[in-house]
Amino acid sequence: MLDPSQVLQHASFPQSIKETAYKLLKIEIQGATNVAIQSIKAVLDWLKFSKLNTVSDITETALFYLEFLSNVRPNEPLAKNALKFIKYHLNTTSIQNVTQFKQIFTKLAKEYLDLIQYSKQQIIEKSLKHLQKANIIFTHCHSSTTESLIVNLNKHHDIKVVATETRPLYQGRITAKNLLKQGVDTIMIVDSACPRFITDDSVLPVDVVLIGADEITVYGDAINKVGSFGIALASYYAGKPIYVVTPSLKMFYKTLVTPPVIEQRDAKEVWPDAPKNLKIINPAFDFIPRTLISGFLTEFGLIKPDELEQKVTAEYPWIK
Ligand code: RUB
Repeated sequence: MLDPSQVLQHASFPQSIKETAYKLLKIEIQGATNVAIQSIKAVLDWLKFSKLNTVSDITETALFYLEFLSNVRPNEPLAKNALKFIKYHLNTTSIQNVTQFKQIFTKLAKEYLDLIQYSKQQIIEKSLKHLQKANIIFTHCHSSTTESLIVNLNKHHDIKVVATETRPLYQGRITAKNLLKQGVDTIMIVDSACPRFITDDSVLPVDVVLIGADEITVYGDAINKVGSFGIALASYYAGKPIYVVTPSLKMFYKTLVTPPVIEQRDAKEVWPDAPKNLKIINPAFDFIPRTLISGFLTEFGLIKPDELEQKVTAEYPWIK
């Protein structure tokens, strides 16, 4: 993992790229969707004023910066897939000069940004029917996709949402504040109360668990904020549905069965002035195996884990 201060000091990097990398590392830009959008925008900001004067130089550099930003956090394929999308379409286009490259790259980047927004809209439209009987909803961390779905569900019928704190950086507070602002009845619990809350109906009988995703695998597994695995185990134990609310654009396409590498974060996030010699392990995400997932609420509707690869690669051939 890069150190944020090193990124800022990297002399050869343009300001928009450095600043974005720094904000990604500090989680000032948070959540897979925002990570992808801001990474793409930073490259577009640089491209607009770039003085590189050959097609090969500007192509190589634009792709390098996008690749760099999409790898600042390892589990962010929504950003990595922007690179795949742009490369796939650039390969079939003949580019004569730098001005034309700038136009085509910008057009492709904007098409991908539109695809993200369109997917979010489709997720809302296609998911509401699966949640008609859901009154008490449990969610974790801050997923902008899940939050939009919840806000829209609240317009159709009264719901209550149980949101978690999400240690160590408390992104659950973003969810709670946003939901309250949108008039959603919201209750907060600490992370360690999750399993009890999901399995024991005596306080609030949770109907459904909705979580976001940073990454989804071709096998139908998900990677999401640390704590999600325990939440999924509790849902499975309680026989309650757990849906991963995500655009299929977050699929990281690889067919080799290797365990995904999970982002490890700074120990100081857990305990800034911890005793010297205390070892702290601070994984950002959890791997949630497909066997625990009831389904993915995507832009193509509800998809079961074992249908995911076929559906997504048919719709997005460039994702491979
Ligand atoms: C955020 C997180 C979110 C997903 C999906 O983790 O795990 O559930 O990124 O978010 P972090 P979205 O705060 O470490 O980025 O639906 O907005 O893409």
